[in-house]
Amino acid sequence: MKTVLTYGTFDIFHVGHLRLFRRLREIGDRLIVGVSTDEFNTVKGKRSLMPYAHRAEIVAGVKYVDLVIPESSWDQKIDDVKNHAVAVFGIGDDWTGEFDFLKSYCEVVYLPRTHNVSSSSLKRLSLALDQTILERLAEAQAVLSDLLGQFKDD
Ligand code: C2G
Repeated sequence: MKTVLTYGTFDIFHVGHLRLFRRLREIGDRLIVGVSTDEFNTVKGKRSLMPYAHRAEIVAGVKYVDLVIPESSWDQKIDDVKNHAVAVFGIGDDWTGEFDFLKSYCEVVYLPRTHNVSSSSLKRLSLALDQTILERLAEAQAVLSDLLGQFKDD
């Protein structure tokens, strides 16, 4: 049994996350995913829209994932590798080099990120769409009040 391990926040789950899981699962026979708790997100300087319970439930529902564990500290990786007999630690290449210390315990791989998608860009896109809608509503209101004004004058 070749176990692969990764960690992440996985807020607003998207194809970048899914493709990473698919490629990691192909490396071994079992994929364990450490999902960052809300408290650890604060340590990471991240605020996720979805609470930990929802993010963990979504990740657990992905067919490539065999087990979800909470990620609550930067320091748990070595214990997790040992406790779960992990053969390979994998993560996106935005982390290249950051986890080389794990090479004393398991293989470490950094996989290319999926381009043009990220949780933060999806959040920005959603805000932009809301802004566009707000602007259109304001325009519509101006047209309507103008029309109403005309009726009153008639
Ligand atoms: N990812 C990806 N392609 C994207 C976006 C993300 O391959 N377009 C990968 C990241 O490289 C990471 C994983 O998806 O391996 C999860 O990304 P995040 O949820 O942003 O997690 P991160 O903040 O990188 O947390 O201890 C490790 C940290 O918890 C990693």
